[in-house]
Amino acid sequence: MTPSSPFVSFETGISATGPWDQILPGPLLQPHLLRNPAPLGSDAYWMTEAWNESLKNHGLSQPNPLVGCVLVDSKGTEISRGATHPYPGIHAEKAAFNQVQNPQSLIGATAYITLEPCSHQGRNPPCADLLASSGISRVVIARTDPNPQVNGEGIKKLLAAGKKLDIGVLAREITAWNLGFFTQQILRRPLIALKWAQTLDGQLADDSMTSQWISSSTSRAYAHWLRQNYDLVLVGAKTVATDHPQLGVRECLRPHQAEPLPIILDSSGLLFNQKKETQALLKTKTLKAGRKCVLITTSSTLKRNPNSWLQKLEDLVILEQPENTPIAGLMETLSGPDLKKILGRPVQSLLVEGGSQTLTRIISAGYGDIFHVFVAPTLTGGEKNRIAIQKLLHQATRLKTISTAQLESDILIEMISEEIENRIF
Ligand code: AOF
Ligand code: ZN
Repeated sequence: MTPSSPFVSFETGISATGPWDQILPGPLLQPHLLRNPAPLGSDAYWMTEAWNESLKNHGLSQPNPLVGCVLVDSKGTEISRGATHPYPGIHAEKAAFNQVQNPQSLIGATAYITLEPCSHQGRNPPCADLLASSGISRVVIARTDPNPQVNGEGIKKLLAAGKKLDIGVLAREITAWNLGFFTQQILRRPLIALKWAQTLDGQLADDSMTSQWISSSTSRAYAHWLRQNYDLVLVGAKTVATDHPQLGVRECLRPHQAEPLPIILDSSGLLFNQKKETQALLKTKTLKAGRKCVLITTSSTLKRNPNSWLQKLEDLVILEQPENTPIAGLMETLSGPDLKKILGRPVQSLLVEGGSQTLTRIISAGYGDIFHVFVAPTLTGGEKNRIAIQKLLHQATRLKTISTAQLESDILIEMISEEIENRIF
């Protein structure tokens, strides 16, 4: 869509997964993270409002994209707004139209929508027909819907009905926001996101693994927000055994409405033989009752440990893979029918949270669509907990920066792969 350039950063105030003022609670929202407000009543202004509206249903619409719609009358006054309802609910346009008190107000009005209105009869009737038969005279959309059932047909319907159309307002930012949906539609596979926090000298933890928090509380709030954006969160068993992460959504701005399904990769069976105290701790944190969790391990580990404490956990699903399954096999499992069944919908996105070995294995196998990396201004030294891929400069994986931000004393850098830049944006 937008011509490719080596450094295409979003404007100030917008991260790779949404506007900072919608992500961080007041006390963490520093003035330099605020957007320059779009001129009141401009297309960018109303598109931002439509985007903000969609965020009310954050985490609830998948596998449907989360769309926002604002209807504005011919004098520039808002008529109504709506967001995609929790799956399999109504679409944003219908939600906005349901709030219209006086249909006359639609004559000469403009609809601002974060995605091309659908043209097909799915679980919902076509939104393009709803708009086409209304008094609305202009439609502004952020970008087209790559769903093969739509893919420009919604636009054609609007043009055929004589509507004025503008496409591309906040296109890159809003594309990034629904990246899992777009990746699934265009590349027919889940989006793979990687997140880590490191010291300036590239350590994800010190060599004795004692340093639990490298990043600031603002960085951690953003890390929690990220979890609400992704379907699955993957961590290695070593990280689980040392950090006992809850993998939940807590410190970002509300609403906290969804948590990713945790996936623990335990190829060597590390978790099967933990001390009683660690078991007890894990049962209150990573493996707490009431939240489904998936453990992926090998057939031989299960043979060696037929009746461990893990098999007794009601909400833990254990999946087995043959010995030495490559990362490609893991990715197949994660996008396959077992995971779809456990999640209750197709997997559109995966967030890999570490630790360094898991990240290294995944990156070394050539995976990684979007990177969220926090760099803290500390020098720890050490060599055990780094991203350690074996490449020379001429073989380097090239990424594109889409957003940077200072979060307290940390720098957040968010980058996408060339494939995502070229095929999705
Ligand atoms: C819109 N507005 O708010 C959303 C859209 O099965 P259905 O009928 O719910 O259609 C799902 C598809 O509709 C989905 O894959 C995507 O292409 C589009 N989502 N379209 O007009 C919305 N969420
Ligand atoms: Zn629709």
